[in-house]
Amino acid sequence: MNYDEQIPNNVGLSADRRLQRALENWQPKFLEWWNQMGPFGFQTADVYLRTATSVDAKGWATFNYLKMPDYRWGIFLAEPVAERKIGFGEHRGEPAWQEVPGEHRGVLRRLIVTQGDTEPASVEQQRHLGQTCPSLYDLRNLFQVNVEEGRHLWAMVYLLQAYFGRDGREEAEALLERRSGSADNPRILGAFNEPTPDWLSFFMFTHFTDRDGKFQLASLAESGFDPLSRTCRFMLTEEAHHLFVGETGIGRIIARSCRLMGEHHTDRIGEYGGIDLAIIQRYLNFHFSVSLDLFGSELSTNAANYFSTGLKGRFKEPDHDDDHRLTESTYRVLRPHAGRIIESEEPALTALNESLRDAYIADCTRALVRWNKTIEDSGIDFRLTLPHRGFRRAIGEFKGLYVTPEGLRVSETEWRAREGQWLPTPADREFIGSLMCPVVEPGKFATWIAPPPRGINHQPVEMDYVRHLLPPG
Ligand code: BYC
Repeated sequence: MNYDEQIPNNVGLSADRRLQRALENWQPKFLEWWNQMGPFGFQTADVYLRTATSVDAKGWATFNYLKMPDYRWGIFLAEPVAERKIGFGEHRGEPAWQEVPGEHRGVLRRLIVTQGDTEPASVEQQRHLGQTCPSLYDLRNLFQVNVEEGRHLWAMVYLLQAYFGRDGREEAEALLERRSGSADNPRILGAFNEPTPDWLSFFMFTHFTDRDGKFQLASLAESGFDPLSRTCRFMLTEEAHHLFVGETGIGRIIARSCRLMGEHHTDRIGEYGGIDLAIIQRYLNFHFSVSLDLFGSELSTNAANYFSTGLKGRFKEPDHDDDHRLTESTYRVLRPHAGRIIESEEPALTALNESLRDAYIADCTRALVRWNKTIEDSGIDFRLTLPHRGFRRAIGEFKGLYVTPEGLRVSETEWRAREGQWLPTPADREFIGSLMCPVVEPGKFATWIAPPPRGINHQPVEMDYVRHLLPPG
């Protein structure tokens, strides 16, 4: 087997017999998983996909029609930084590790497994969406996201197999065995066990949940373990497209809704095939709160340890104007206290999950401003908002409390009575489900979403981005 041809890589695979053997064993299981759990009904279609064949500007985005099972899931690390030093924690200033530091082996493996687990999980969650695509352009974007999440799984499996011996190989197998939403063997993190039943959920997921990926990957890209840092840096280049799909997808739905509202002089546009802004807000509330949980508890000794030991840094660590050790500093955290929500000064080290969450919320706010600009420009008196960080949380300080989207603590009875105003109702889900009819004619779009301003890779919007579809059923 010509490894470099089959598995494009820049990790010297053809010269590494041990890694070859491990991957030879794992690859057929991956393909079996892909065929079983990957996009349903489209494995023989030709899809206009971007494939990474090398890390340089020329090779990382090669576009071609191919069948998804033939996608070349490669292994890429960003180019090494010469004499890279650890940038934070107790080992700050020491040379970055090229091998796993023995005393942190278990924790590092756990971090890599947690990251790796999200990648196949999202493919599983999105498995049936192709059947109801709003256009060929969107169908292609879904599949691009799916194959790249598959590649991100390969990226983590490479680290497990190359650096963690037998335990790593066992973990690599377990990544193919857990299943999103399974009662017996679920995925590790909460959001990755939620269903993604429709395209509004898909765009919300790629906007809010993939954005957690951006912040977590960026923090792991600061890692003192250099192979992890380089792997995550390359993954981030692909992640940008996933976020684009989410943000512009929601933006296009909003644009369409505004247009229908203007044409029909009503904010109830369901009968015209559009999605009410109020429903979009409820979906947003759901996905934002689920994604906030992915940052872990506000106060976490795990997070403090990851940082002190040099395994996981902060978002854009070098930009922080402090000692990068944080042993003396504090950070303001919102916490529930005596029936209210107060600001509390906490050790910065234990508050690291919260500071990452703050950076994430600021990024979400930026996108929200853009969406609201569309609404404002349409002359519509409605603004989307992000709910309070304490709203509907299942992890951390706010778990088990009843907080309104405005940030008020209320009784469970009051919260439950108003839940239907804040979160998607069964009727909302049924209505959104009823809109999900496939549109597969090139250049045509479903009634509830505006076309994008331009196509993929300078191609026209009306290109046949997915060819040779099987007839429905
Ligand atoms: N659900 O000390 P704590 C992406 C667990 S997304 C369930 O607060 P810590 C992508 C936690 O594991 C990015 N359990 O947590 C997006 C711990 O359990 P153990 C994924 C949760 O460790 C879209 C316990 O609660 N990458 O790439 O500070 C498509 C105590 O928690 C949850 C990463 O997450 C939850 N939400 O932080 C495709 C990066 N939250 O250990 C891909 C790697 C916490 O006591 N992971 N728990 O059994 C991490 O850095 C950390 O594991 C976390 C948690 C930030 C997730």
